[in-house]
Amino acid sequence: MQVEKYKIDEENHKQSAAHQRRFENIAADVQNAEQVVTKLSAFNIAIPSWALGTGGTRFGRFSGGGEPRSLEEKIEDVGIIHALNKSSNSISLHIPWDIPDNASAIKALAAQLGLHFDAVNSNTFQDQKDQQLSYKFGSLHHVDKAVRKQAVEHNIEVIKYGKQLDSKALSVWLSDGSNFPGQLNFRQAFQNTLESLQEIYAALPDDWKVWVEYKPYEPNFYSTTIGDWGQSYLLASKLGAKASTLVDLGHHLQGTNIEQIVSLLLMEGKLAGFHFNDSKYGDDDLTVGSINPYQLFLIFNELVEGMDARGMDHATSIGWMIDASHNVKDPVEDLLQSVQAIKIAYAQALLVDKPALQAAQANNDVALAQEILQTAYRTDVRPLVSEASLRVGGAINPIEVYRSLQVRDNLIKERGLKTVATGL
Ligand code: LRH
Ligand code: MN
Repeated sequence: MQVEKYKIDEENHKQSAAHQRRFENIAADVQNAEQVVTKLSAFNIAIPSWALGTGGTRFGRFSGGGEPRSLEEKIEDVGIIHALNKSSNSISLHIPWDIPDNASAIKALAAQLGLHFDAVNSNTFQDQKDQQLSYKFGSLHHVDKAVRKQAVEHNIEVIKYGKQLDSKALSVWLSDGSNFPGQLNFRQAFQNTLESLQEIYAALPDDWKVWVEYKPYEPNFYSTTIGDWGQSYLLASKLGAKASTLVDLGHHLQGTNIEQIVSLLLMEGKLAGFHFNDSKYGDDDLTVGSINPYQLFLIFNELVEGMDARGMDHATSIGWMIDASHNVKDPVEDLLQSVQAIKIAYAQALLVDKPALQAAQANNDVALAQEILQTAYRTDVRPLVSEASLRVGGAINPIEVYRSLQVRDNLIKERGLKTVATGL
């Protein structure tokens, strides 16, 4: 199923007068409105292939129907999202969940929908049915060299698939860790992981990157070998210039100051990118900006400040990606909401009066510094996000158009209510 451009234009037409009024209002207030709209139009967020079906927990999974049954249908769904918001022009695949049978056909389908392939993800946190050795006690950190070798070969195979799809990055998340004190020699586990990653690093094409994702717990509940930004940064620094640290917002213990971590990784040139989501408790993988939108704004405030300090291009210099799973929402709507929340936080961060903030910081004028930040945060930038979408052929209000065009009902007619587990 595809969403035709003329249908989006029809819906935009119904909303254009109201939108024009709202846009002119904020453009009158915001002196850099045009620059903000231009940056927003260029800003795309990658969609994870594993978030197009209904997620679930160990307690149950409640599918909504019409979900993708193949890699082709996953790409079609990202095509629907991108047609509506013109801000999701790439898909991130997970191997072996998304092994392309015919890479050139898959690339052609994606290109036809204006899509390309972002980072490819390896998976040594599950045992595949035809696998020789188990990852029960880990993969790259495993005490048994043969298991580490198997995991290294898997990552090199993932790079092979990525090259066929013109991807430029390998994203590595390891569930490796321990459940009980005494189970693991932490130093040996770290050394094994480093040596294994060095073999993978050596197999990277010259223009590729490797992104090292950290996570404090789950599925291991005493230690995780790459458990926090320090451990990931240490590995990425020892590996070399092609390696950097991936920040999944849900992979932080309660009370962690994520925006401070982001500012330091950026300062060091070791920030790979993001897995955006939101959470109240653990790795809840909820809709971006649904629980703590102020934290998301503060993260983008550090990103804009840090990227401008290094002269980095906002849209292309690091990996922007969502990593969420949907237990009760329509997956496509959830992803449309997440992209919207990210673009709103980015727009608010672009409104921060940086010179005034720096002056307030220089004078330790704490209250004024907060006023400057919250003035930007409390600005309703949605008309800027809508204008940016409209100017590049998207919908003024993507979710409203998704509903008024009854996309899910059509997908259910096409694919049926029954769904196939496609990932987590
Ligand atoms: C681990 C994680 C990782 C993915 C997986 C789907 O929690 O965030 O990024 O491989 O989710
Ligand atoms: Mn993640």
